[in-house]
Amino acid sequence: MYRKVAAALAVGLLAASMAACGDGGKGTDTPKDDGKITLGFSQVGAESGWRTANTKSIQESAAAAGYELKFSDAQGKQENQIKALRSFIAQKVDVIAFSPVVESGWDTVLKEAKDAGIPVILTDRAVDSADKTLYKTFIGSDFVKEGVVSGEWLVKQYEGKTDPVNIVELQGTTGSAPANDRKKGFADAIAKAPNLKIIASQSGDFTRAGGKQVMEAFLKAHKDIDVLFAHNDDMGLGALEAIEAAGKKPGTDITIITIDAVKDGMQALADGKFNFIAECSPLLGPQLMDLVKKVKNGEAVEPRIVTNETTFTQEQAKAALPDRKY
Ligand code: GYE
Repeated sequence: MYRKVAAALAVGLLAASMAACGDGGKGTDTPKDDGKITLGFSQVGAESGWRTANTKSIQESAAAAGYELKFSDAQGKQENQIKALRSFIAQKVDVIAFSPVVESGWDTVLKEAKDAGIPVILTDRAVDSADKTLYKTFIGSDFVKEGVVSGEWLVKQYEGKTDPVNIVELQGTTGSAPANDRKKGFADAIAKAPNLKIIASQSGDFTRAGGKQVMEAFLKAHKDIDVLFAHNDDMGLGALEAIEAAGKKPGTDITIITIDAVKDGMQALADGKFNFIAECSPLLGPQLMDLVKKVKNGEAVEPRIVTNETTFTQEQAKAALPDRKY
């Protein structure tokens, strides 16, 4: 018994003395890596007001945290993101974060990062990889919920009515997590009111130009559109132009629901041209930088971090607009 304790003590002492010379035996206490944290970030692109605010948040928070940020804009293309991730791996950055353009097709490059010992953080959008060990955490909004609250608001507007309500939907980028999830959440919520029907649904790629173009086509094909559900403000703003050009009054002749709540969207809501916005916060930078430090230091982090957000009616948008930062 005594011998066992003595042996354990000896091992403990040895470990303690080795820890004190953690720089490889030079006998000083200076950590061997005194450099800045290098973060490689691959952004989707610059398709929307949301994205611009998100990029600004990430760049400002990285600077405030004193990190070296290697920022790469994928211009909406998955192949560019894969190239950027490979380049971050080759440069041996400390941590990689990215906002995946689409959900599928990431396993190979994520495995390469893992094999290189570089932790990955998913920011804003998810991937559909079955192997959850390919990334440390996913920080971003609950897109399904955004679709659900949008649909629930609409169901309430038509409560007690049974006349058919014709809805057109402008989807986000095909294959992206927010497009898939918002579509699903909205469809599930309106299923409770069988008179609410989606009569047309197409991608406007999250851009104003896309929203305008697709809405023009919708208006040509359907005379009786009651509601537009746009997966983001920008497509809704583009659609406004098409609706006004067709001689209709947005917000009155056609009820408009969007997602994001960026300044231009909130202005349209306050002006009575939109009717409801489900908020999606782009200000992910500060929380992301905390997570970067933690995963770099090998600390455990929650696998899913959901952003806090709210919804806005026209009255609420009027009240919130003066303080809206983005
Ligand atoms: O809603 C849209 C942007 O991924 C949450 O992407 C983001 C979405 C956002 O282009 O405006």
